[in-house]
Amino acid sequence: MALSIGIVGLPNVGKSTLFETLTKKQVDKANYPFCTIDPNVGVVAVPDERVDKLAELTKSQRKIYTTIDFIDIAGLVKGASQGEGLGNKFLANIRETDAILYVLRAFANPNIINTQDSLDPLRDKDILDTELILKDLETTEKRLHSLDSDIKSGSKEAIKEKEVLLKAKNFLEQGKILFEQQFTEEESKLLNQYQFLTLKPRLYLLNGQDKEVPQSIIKEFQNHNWPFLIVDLLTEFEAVNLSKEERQELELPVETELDLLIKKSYEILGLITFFTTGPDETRAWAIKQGTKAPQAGGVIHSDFEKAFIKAEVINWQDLINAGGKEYLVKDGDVIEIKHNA
Ligand SMILES: Nc1nc2c(ncn2[C@@H]2O[C@H](COP(=O)(O)OP(=O)(O)OP(=O)(O)O)[C@@H](O)[C@H]2O)c(=O)[nH]1
Ligand SMILES: [Mg+2]
Repeated sequence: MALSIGIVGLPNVGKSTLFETLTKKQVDKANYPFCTIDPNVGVVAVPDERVDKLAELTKSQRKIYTTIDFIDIAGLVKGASQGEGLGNKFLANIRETDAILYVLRAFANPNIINTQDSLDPLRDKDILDTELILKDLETTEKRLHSLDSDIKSGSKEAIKEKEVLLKAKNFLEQGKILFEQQFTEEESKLLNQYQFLTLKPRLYLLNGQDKEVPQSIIKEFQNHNWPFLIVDLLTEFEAVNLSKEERQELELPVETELDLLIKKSYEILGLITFFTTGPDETRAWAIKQGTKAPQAGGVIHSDFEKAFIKAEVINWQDLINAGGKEYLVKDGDVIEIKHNA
């Protein structure tokens, strides 16, 4: 169940630079038989030290991480919703993704052409938002129109749907992002059918050095609870093949910012991880938060869900502690000893 994130931004802000850096860290595609081989899709492993520790404990031959698909989308320009630039194709590409990553230019370098006449990540965010909002408005209008005949014939569902669509339309007309509005569970269910562009979870990347991002902008993101990262993409691009030691020598943060970006992306997709581990492999599996054990089993193999009896569960930390031979057995513990006798 690989979920995807679309990289969205104005032209020349560093989207492809990010994409290329991510895909240089690309996982071995052979391990993922169903992944699309598309030049614009990069399958990226989600770094997870728990996999490493479990693999060490059970002496696994293979380690398999969860993955996210990152999709490089052509630059958006004002008027895209009306078909400007690559317009509709561009918006169709975003529609297919599960979440959106905005890349906003924060680097000053005058040698790189800026399609806007000044450096202003908030204004750029507004331009992107506006195009997505306009497209969503079009979607609501089309659907409202086609609901008319069902409503005339008295369909209760159609009436409900119309109410929700009008609520959404009202927000959009005020220039609001649907993702940031309150909907009941029932309303969300109805809205989710339409793949609204502004209903997708989002993450913001300010492309530049920390010192290039004014405090006022950081405050604005914090005040709105917009999840953001400041990453100097060009530096990360140039440093992609460096070892930890080399990074230290150059006084770069040892943990690459991109690992953080990948982890954050995973979070906004609403994913959590469970593990299977043994001598063959240690593997991380992605599930949506709120998944029950049989369905989690079904991620591994559909038979596990159909023929589910029970799951024996231990938290990874407890397993590591137990494996560390330091574990004090507690009253009532159920113990399965892993051994290689
Ligand atoms: N100084 C500086 N230049 C950057 C940075 N990120 C990207 N660039 C440069 O900006 C130019 C455009 O970068 P791309 O990654 O191709 O931009 P893009 O957003 O994919 O552009 P389109 O696909 O045309 O929409 C390239 O020459 C990059 O080297 C950065 O962090 N700092
Ligand atoms: Mg590009």
